[in-house]
Amino acid sequence: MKFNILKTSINLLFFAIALSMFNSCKHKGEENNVLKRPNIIFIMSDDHAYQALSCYDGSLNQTPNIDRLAEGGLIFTNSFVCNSICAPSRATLLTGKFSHNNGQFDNRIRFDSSQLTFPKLLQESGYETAIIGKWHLKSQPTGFDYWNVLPGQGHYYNPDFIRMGKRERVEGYVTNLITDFSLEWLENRNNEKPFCLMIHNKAPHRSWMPDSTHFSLYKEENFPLPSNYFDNYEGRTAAAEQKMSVIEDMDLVYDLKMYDEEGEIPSKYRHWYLPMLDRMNEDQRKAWEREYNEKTKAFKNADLKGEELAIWKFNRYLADYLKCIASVDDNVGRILDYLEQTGLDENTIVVYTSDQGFYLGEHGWFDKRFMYEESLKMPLVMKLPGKSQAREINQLVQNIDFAPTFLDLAGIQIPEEIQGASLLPLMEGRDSEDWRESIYYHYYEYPGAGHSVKRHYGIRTARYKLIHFYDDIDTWELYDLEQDPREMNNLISDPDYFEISDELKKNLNTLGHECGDSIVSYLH
Ligand code: SGN
Ligand code: CA
Repeated sequence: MKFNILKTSINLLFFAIALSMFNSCKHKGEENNVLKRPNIIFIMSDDHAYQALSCYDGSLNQTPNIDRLAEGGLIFTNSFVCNSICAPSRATLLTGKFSHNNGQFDNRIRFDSSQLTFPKLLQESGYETAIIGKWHLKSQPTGFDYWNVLPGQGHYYNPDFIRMGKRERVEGYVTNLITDFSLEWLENRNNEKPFCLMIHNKAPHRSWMPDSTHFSLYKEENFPLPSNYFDNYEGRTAAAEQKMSVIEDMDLVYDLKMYDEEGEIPSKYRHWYLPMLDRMNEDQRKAWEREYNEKTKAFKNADLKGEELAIWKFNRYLADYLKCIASVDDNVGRILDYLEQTGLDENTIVVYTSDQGFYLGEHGWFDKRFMYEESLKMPLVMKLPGKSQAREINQLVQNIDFAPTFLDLAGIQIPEEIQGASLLPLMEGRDSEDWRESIYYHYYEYPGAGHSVKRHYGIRTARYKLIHFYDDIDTWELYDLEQDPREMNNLISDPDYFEISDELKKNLNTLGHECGDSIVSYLH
């Protein structure tokens, strides 16, 4: 991974002083707290891979606006999700707990919104709170003074929103609308209170429908193909049995937009495609058809097969995925411009992340779920209030840490039941010797849901990863990330690594017990 924008000469001291100055204010008394506690803007996209952020890796695309956050703040290189799937990630964000403790094991469950969440505590302590965009937790949002969310996964074009319980269809492109509503809320909020605004994009979730303003971006045959795109999954049974292969499972019509009226292009999900277009107004549909009809004609004429078709699919997939991200980036820019113009940037922390990572052709895949690096890692960048220099944070952090961090920033005592740790010491560049040395992971959405990723749990340290796949399978995998960052070589049967795997198994068991995951002792 490259960190293009990071300088090596870093002024740690400057950070420590700046942050401790604003933190010192929050301990002086209630009145001061309310005035001085920072505003929080938390921007989370859906399925945004760190590989598609130029502050992490500029080989695929440029994200100049999200990079502004990293340039003026912090970039986390080891930020991980506890369960790489949407609703569980969102429940963990709100509660600061692992899935087995907040009950949100998978996307199918309805979130128990009577639970303790950080927005509720912020609200109680005088913050004005709002959430705008994707919600995906089925139950009504609680703990928010204002909410305006997409039902379910939401639509890219002319989406419905549920605003404070009232559903209405709004004309426009979803990423722009979420930002329009966010700016509107910022304009009209209660100026007397600090605020926490959560802006949750739908993009770049499947089926990757770009806004027409970005149609002309990217040459579609030029993306660097991951070296393991044609992975044979040797030694990795669960990986061999998934259904998230770009080559096998990505639909030519629904995913890749090669719709032909004659119906000659093979597609399982053709019937899902037209309803997405039916939402468009005349202009949107004309622009869409102009763009994709040409491509479809060219695709049919080329009559690609085998490896050529596989590579074409990869490029087609990435082009639309990255165009959706271009909209996200533009809209992050709108928020940052607004904060600068109004002076709010002086007392606002802006966080950018994704609900999980995503595969952009690595192992031949799209989607997430697995504990392998691309879907385990969440991008995480933060701009601190005021001006500061860029800094990289390499400690292992997880999405259980968001809730305690925001409470800590607001000067609220972190309840015992929260399982994560405040990131504030890392953010301030303070001594963090006793920071966690491993993270715990558990994925449950099997059987039943698409993509067929087996249940598994595991441990990751700075160097190693141990995974146990279970349920209708019982296999272990061990990776030495230093030697094999792409996780192609399962070392579980390698005698040179027996000692390491034994130790990791013990630590995994301890971690599972400590965080209260009873299934772990049952399975060992
Ligand atoms: C949808 C997608 C899947 C995706 C899940 C979960 N299919 O079902 O590809 O894995 O969402 O995604 S789609 O055809 O409906 O797009 S998540 O990010 O919400 O967890
Ligand atoms: Ca997601």
